[in-house]
Amino acid sequence: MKALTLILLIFFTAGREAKIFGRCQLASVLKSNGMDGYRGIHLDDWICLVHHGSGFDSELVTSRKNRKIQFFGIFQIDSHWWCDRKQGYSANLCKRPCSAFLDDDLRDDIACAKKIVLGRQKMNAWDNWQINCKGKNISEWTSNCKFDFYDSG
Ligand SMILES: *[C@@H]1O[C@H](CO)[C@@H](O)[C@H](O)[C@H]1NC(C)=O
Ligand SMILES: [Ca+2]
Repeated sequence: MKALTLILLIFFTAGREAKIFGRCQLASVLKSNGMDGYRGIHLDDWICLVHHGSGFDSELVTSRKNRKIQFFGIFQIDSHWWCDRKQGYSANLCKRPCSAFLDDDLRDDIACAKKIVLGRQKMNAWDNWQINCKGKNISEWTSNCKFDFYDSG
């Protein structure tokens, strides 16, 4: 019986791809992928955005306008412009299915977020950043995080 429970536990754990990242855990992933200082955007801005946008939940999908536009994953990437949700119009500028932004492999999410801030609006592309982070004192978001990689950053 115990063995069966263990096997089931392993099965369910392995099957779960999405996860809720820790604040400093995510900061470390973003930093090691070159997000800190990218286009002059500080790591605190990214963490503030993700906190208010998705609550660090890589599986989160939200929607607006009668579900015509949906927002995917940790960065809440907009299906109208950036990814294909296989339903209705998308410019699909990141050339990814939106479902790719719901797993715990953030490399493609990060590549897409970098592409988004290359635009004229930079971080203003996200309402959540404009409302909650822009011009605010956000220095506390990563100040107590310890980074294992790229510490010299
Ligand atoms: C931002 O907040 C931190 C801690 O609350 C404080 O130490 C710092 O001086 C503040 N910075 C500004 C520019 O107000
Ligand atoms: Ca992904």
